[in-house]
Amino acid sequence: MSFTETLQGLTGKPLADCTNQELYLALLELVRQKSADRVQPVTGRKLYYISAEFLIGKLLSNNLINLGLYDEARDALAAVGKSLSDIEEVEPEPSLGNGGLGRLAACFLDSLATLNLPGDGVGLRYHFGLFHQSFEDGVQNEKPDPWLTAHSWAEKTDITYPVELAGKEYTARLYKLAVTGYEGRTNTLNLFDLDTIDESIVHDGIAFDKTAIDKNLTLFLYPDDSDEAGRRLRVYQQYLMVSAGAQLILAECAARGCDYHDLADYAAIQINDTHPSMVIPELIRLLGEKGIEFEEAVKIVTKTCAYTNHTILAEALEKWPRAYLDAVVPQLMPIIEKLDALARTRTKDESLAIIDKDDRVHMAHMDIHFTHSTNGVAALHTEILKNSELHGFYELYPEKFNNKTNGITFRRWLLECDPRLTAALEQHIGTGFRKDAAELEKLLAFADDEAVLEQLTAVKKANKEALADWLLRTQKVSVNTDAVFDIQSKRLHEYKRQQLNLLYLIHQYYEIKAGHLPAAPLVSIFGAKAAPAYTIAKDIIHALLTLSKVIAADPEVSKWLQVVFVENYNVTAAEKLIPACDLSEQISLASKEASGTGNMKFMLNGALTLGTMDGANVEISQQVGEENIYIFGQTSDQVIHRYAVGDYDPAQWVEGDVNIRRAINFLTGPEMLAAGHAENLTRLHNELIHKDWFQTLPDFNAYVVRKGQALSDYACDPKGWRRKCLVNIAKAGMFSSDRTIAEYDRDIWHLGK
Ligand code: 9GP
Repeated sequence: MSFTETLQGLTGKPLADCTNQELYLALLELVRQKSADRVQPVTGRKLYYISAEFLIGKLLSNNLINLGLYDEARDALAAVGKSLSDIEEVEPEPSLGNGGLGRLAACFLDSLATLNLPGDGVGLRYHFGLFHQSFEDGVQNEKPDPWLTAHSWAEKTDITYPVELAGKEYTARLYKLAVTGYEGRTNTLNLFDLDTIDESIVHDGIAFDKTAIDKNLTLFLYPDDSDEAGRRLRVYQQYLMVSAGAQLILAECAARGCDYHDLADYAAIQINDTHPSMVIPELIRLLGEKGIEFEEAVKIVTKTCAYTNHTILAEALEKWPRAYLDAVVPQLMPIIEKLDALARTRTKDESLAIIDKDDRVHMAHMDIHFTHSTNGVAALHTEILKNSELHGFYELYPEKFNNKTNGITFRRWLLECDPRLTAALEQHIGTGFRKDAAELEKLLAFADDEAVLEQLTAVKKANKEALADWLLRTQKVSVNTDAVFDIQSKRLHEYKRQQLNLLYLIHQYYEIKAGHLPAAPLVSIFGAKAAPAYTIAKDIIHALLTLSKVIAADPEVSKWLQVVFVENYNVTAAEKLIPACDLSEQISLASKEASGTGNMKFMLNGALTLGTMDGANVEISQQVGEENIYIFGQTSDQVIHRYAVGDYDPAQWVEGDVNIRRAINFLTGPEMLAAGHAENLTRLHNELIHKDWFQTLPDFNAYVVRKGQALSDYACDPKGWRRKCLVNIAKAGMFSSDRTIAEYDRDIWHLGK
């Protein structure tokens, strides 16, 4: 049967007569059938990757690619005048993640299936994901972001587990979402939910009654935690995820013959950051119910579980007040107390305790004591964990610490998002890189081939035009595709330093007004959501939106400079932005970005990095060589030293540097105040002058100089620029998540064995 006939069998009428919605549903059903054919029996150890976030993005194209159906689908539809990309627009994006952490989890699932490894995800089926962002009057607005429709990828099962929260029993229902691998097996993303959730309780944006647990529990990822009810709700969510997850794991292993004493031969559990940490005491509790004594249960769980740390920021290393756990999960507290006591027999160091003297429960500490592996996500990050942040633990358990530098799946972040570049690469180096990313290095043979460099330039130009069309259509913004597309897209956080980019843009505004024209016009594009309760992050968004208006209204400046803030940045938007980028902004304060994965995506798509020596930028720089990347700023050692000395005073930098002073004072100057809100702008101004916790000002001048260099290289040496881009693409192989997953399997999981 031809592809068209198969599809028509599912639509029940000629394809030409179908709406895009009907075609989408038929393709969804086809993917479902084909992926079911690739489910394989599990032997030996199977991975359970537990994570609060799975930022899977739209799934149709990705699944068609992985199942080898993409070209047939595209051609069959084109033959009846339909376009696959229009059909994709029908698909709602599941925004079940916040940023890199969740997207990494999604890339890992793809690689596990591609490498034919048995590995499933375990998480929550949030009804609204994070939130939908819009800008009104220059301010971020949050609304629910629904993705669940009658025909969702996540299929309802009749598998349920009881979960006790604050002494009341709830019923967690399992939904299963097929995860296809590229020419590989099909695994599962297991998502839990309650049948009683009531979406109608959401009002005034994303507000809802935080105490109505049966109605609200899985409404949103990361509910606002600025009050106690919100923080408790996060504990409720985490326990729902780990309790239902642990019951699923035990049930699946038992069905394969596990007698629980040998759990570690059947399951490997990866704890993704601290949100799932309660799986440790929960498994011990459940094993206790099966008749296994505490001491043995601790050994089993330690052997089964491993922990990944994704940040050194204190705010993300969760420490729950004991009172919350007493109230929400009283059944776990006696176990956590015993774990704390056991940990204290191993070390006298109070700072390594699980329950501290203020009665806070340190989730990461429980993870490190009672799992067999703790890994960081880039070489620098792991060294910082070992040498400073978790040094005491490293001394206690040196054998547990290891590094697994992050990676991205090339199926989504090259084949799917950049078909033009993919075609160009395949013309020269074949298709081997689809499964063996190291083969991208073959491209180096063409580094001085002018025709190939010109082809890459043409690809980039076409991608920039496609982005320009999309921006015009969706944001009503028109951009100059001859300009340098400079993109900073990632979560909005002060450590990522969108504010440094903001100060640069103000500086450029003044320079252009003074007649000091840049080497090339610049379109500076941002995409970022700010956590709803993160005031300064929202002020930074406001300042950028206001600056964008000020510049657009000034014909002298707008010829050279444009600021675009993309609304509702998500995976779909990232897939449009990344292939069109010339200059990738990775400007976090050195030591603070654990790894970054956007940096890898931009590099793979032929953008050059302007970045600090932070996270995986360090390894990118090692791969491409310093002549093919724009590095600037303090090193992590310098930053850590500055924090240790504790004498950083931003006011001195403001006083001592006329450019810094000019840029900062512009925030509250007449142009900005006329276009924006004094309250937000003044608060940001004061924050930068009096606090600047993420040391923006010491890096300002180095950033200006390095960015100027990049613009001048782009304008004055186009061939040299494109050669650098080629080297970046060729050297991106190391950042494939296939490599990362193979390393996790080799060192930690030993799956299928
Ligand atoms: O901030 C890190 C980011 O650097 C890293 O790439 C990502 C995946 O490992 O995790 C992020 N961490 C979080 O989102 C919260 O810990």
